[in-house]
Amino acid sequence: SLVPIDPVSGFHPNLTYLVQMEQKRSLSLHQYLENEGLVPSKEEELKRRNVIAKLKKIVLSWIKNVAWRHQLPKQQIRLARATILAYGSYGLGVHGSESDIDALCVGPFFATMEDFFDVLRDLLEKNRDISEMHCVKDAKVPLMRFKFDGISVDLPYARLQVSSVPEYVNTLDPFFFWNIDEISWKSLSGVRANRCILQLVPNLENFRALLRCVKFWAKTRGIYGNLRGFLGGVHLAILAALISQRHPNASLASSVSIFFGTYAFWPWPTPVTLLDGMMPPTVDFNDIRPLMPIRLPHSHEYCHSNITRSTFLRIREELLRGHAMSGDIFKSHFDWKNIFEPFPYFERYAKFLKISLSALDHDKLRDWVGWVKSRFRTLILKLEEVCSFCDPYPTENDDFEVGKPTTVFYWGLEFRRSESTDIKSIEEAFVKNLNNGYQDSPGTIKLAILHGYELPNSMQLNTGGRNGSKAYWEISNSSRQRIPLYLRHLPQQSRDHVAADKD
Ligand code: 3AT
Ligand code: MN
Ligand code: MN
Repeated sequence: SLVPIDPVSGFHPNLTYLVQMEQKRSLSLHQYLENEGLVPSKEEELKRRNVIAKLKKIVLSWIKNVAWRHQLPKQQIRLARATILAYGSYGLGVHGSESDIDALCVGPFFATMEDFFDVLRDLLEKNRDISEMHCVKDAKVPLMRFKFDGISVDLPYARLQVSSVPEYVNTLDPFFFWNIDEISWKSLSGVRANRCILQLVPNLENFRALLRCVKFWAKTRGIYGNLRGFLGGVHLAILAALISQRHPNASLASSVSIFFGTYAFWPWPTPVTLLDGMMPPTVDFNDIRPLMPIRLPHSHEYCHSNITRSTFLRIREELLRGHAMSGDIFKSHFDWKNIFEPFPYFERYAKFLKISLSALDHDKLRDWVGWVKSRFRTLILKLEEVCSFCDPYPTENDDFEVGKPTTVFYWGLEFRRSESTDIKSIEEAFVKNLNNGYQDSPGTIKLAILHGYELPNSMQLNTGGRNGSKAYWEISNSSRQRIPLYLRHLPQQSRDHVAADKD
């Protein structure tokens, strides 16, 4: 950058070299993602499309059945239609092999929530390709969750005030919002957000490639997942969409590097807002802003988030690390592999919180674990009262303790010397909070603090791809050395440097 720009051509003399290098890095990044098995194969795509088609058929026969049950006139039964709209990562076209299918069922006015959860559930359960059905009724967006041909499906319901829903209903058309109930409105929000993003992004292919990269990065670095207080798919989609809007023609390599640069130094809590032509509100109606506010496009709402003090710091550390590392893009030793290197939990933390949930019945345990996960935010907040840092590790382990099916979580913890590691009171408070709202918990939950060497011999981290998708750690006793916080955002090389300076 110290080389002067050529006054005649207006170009940097090294421009050709830089452009070539950038192309090379972009190509190797595409290659890297492909090798990781992040882009689903043709067969997998076909399977997904089939699932959607089959679901559409099922909800069509469901709606006829419901119309008949409600004793509607013959003519109306004949015209009645319901449909399925894909949203989430599948709707955006950035799903990986292991992503679920988020499918919104949209029905006419006479089909109630009960018709959905009772009649449709029965119909679905009769299908031999569907298994592991369970209902999540008391969530902000109530839904059925099941496996269809081995793929996880999330199926919420929205009811419109029409007597028949066209197959490709335009959910941005205000005609359909008329008199809509609260739950249906919320259930539609994912579909709406997706549509807006797709409309606002100038170059779809570039956007998709960037989003795939940052999702993979967030997974390998352990900061993907709304329930554990990190970034969810929508959050990352909006963050990536803004970069795409600002730099529609940037290569993949520079988009990734701009992504890190932009968000590593973002002046939080200034909200991230897509350029959607909306005026910023003069009054902030949300009196409590999330720590990382990300506004939903075409709305004044923030995307719901569970980010806490610890997870905020972790995310920012990772962004800084990404930024520091992608600054080396033009250097010869640069390798994408380093950016996507799995986060080394077992070297970073000396203490871990073990959360074990056990119950006699497998199915009940699965449902209950789902409920407990939806309450993790309250646990993280409680932990932050007693320790300085809490890092919820993404993987859950199936285990078998005292003869019962058990699900175990291990979270990294950091204590200051003065802090007590007694967590009995937290366990009590959390159990109380859990039972508040879940009738009849089917098992027991236990919290304990372990040292690194008490962990199982190997742990895995699912990074979402097919091939190199899983990172395994052999946990040895030699790697217990913790890296001090102030060094953390630096890449290994610079870290050695600073450490050497200190000595
Ligand atoms: P995966 O590929 O499935 O991991 P995804 O983006 O599809 O990524 P989810 O399946 O968890 O993620 O979520 C599906 C959609 O549900 C995405 C979004 O439209 C809606 N949604 C989920 N969490 C939130 C949230 N916190 N705020 C607003 N919408 C959300
Ligand atoms: Mn999804
Ligand atoms: Mn989902």
